[in-house]
Amino acid sequence: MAQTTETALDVVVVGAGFGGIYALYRLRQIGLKVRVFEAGSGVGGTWYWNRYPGARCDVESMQYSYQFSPELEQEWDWTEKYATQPEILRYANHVVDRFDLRRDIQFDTRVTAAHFDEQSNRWQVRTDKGDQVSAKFCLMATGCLSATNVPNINGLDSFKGSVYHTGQWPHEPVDFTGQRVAIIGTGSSAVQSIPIIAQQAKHLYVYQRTPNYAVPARNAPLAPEVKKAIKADYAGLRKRALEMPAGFAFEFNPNSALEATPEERQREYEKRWTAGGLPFMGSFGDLLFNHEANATAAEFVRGKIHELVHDRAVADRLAPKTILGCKRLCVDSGYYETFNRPNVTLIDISGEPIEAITPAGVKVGGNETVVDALILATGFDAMTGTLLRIDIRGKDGLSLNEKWRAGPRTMLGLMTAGFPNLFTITGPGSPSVLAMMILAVEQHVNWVADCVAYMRKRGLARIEPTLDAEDKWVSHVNEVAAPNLRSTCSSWYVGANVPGKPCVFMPYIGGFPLYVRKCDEVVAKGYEGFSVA
Ligand code: N01
Repeated sequence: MAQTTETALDVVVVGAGFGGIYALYRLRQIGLKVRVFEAGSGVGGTWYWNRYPGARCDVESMQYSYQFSPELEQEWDWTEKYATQPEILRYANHVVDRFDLRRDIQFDTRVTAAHFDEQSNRWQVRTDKGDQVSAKFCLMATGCLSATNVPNINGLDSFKGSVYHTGQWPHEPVDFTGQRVAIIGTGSSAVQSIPIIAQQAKHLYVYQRTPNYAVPARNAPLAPEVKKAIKADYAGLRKRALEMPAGFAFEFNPNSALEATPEERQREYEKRWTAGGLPFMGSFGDLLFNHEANATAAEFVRGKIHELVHDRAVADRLAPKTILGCKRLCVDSGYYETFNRPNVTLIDISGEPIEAITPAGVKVGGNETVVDALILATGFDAMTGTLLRIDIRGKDGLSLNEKWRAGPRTMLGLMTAGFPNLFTITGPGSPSVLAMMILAVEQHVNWVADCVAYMRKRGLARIEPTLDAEDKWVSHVNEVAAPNLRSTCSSWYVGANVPGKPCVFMPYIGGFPLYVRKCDEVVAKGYEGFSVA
C-alpha cells in the first residue's frame, strides 16, 4: 500500500471496536477530522476476533448496547436474552453504516508506533502498511482483551494438525466432526465453546490447570412484550444501570450472607441459580469482601457441580476450591453436563503441566494423547498487552513500556503523565472490564470529546496529568482494591496469567458511579490534576 502523509488530522483513533466506533461518531460530531486505524478487516473489536463456537455476551443484550442514540435503541431488535457473537457483530456494523462511519476507518492496518513530537505538539503515528500520519490527539481504543496470550509450551510449533486460539478464530466456521480435539484452558471462552465442540468432535480432551466457577446463563429468546416494556422506558433502565457498581441493572441484595440463616441463603442462591447469569454475584452484599460469606456461595456452586456431573471424581476435579468470582465468573450453557458425555475427557494438569506439544498431540507425564486439532483457550495479555505491543513514546522519548515497567500508572485510566494528548479508552485504572463495557466506552469518549472541545475553545495545545495527581489516583485505585477479594487471586485482572508481567490489580473497582463522579469533579474544577498549556 502506498505511504500516505497526512498533517491535517485532529485525532487518530486506534481500533474500531465499540470504543473506536463511538469515538469516531462523537469526535466527528464536534467538528474534528478523525481517522481510525483497525487491524482487522471489519469493525467490532473483540466481537470481530472472538468467533469461536458458542461465543456470546454475558451481559443481557438489551443492556449491552449503545445509549447515545435513543433512535438506535428503539430500532434495533435483539433476539435473545444474551446475544451471540454474530448478532453483536451485526449490531456493530449496523451502527457504523447508520451513522456513516465506515469511510473514515482504514481496515487491515495495524498501528505499530505513536511518537509525540514536542515541537509541534502532535502525535506521529505509523502503521504496518507504511502510513505515517500526524494528529494533535491520539486515542487508543485498543480494547482490554485483544492481545492473545499464547502459552509458551514446548513444541507448540511442531504440531502437525490445526491450531486455533479462541481470540483469533477463523472467519469460516470450523467443523470438528470426526476429529480428536484438545482444548487447553477452562476460562470463559472454553466454558462457552466446550459444550458445542463436544457435540461435533469424535473426542474432546479438556486440559484444565485451574477449575473455574460457572453459573448457568438460562439464555432464551426475548419475548416481544419484554422488549416492548424495556423500549417504553429505556432511559429508566439506563438510569438504574448507571447507579450500579458494574454499570448494568440487576437485582442486588446488599445484606450480608453471614447474617442470613442457612435456609435463607439456600433460598437466595437457588433463586439466582434458577434465574441464571452474573446476577448470582448479587446474592449478598459481602460475597466479594468476606471469605466466610464467599465460602457459602462457593459451597452452593460446588454442590450444583456435583448434582450435574455424574462421575464423582470428575465432579471433584471440576469443582473449584478457590474464591467464587475472584477470577471472572463464567456463564455457561451446559458446560458441566458436557463432562457426562462419553466422548469428553477432563485432563487435570494442576499438578503436572503439559510437558510438550508433539507433532501428533499433547504430552503430559510421559503420556501422549493423539489429536487432530488443538484449541488454545488461553486468554489474553489483558488491559495493557495491546498498548505495550505498540511503540508508544511520549515526552523526551520516554516509552510507555519503560514507564509501565512495574505496572500501569494512569490518571482515571484515561491519560498517563509524560504522554500529552494521548487518551486510553477503558485503560488500566478505569472500571473497564468490571463495568458494562459499552457504557464505559461511551463515558470515556464523552469525557475525551469534552476535553478536546475545552482545549480548542481556549486555543490550548496540550494536556497531560501531573505526576502528583497520577500518584494519588494510583493510590486510590489500590486503596479500593485492597478490601476486595478480587484483588487477591492469580487472575488476568492482576496480570498473573502472563509470565513476567508485573502483578498489579489493573481495573478500578470502586464502582462505576464513584468513578464517574471523580471524572466529573476533575472537569468541574477546570481539569484539576492536569497540566494544560
Ligand atoms: O481466558 P482466561 P478466556 N497451560 O484467561 C489456561 C472475557 N470473556 O479467553 O486459570 C495450561 O479466563 C488458564 O489456566 P489458569 C471474560 O472477561 C467473556 O477464557 O491460568 N492452561 C485458564 O483456564 C474472561 O474472563 C466472555 O490456571 C493454561 C485459561 O487458559 C476473559 O474474556 C466470553 C495455560 C484462560 O482463561 C478471558 O477469558 C469469553 C498453560 N500454559 C471471554 N495458559 C463472555 O462474555 C493459560 N491457561 C461470556
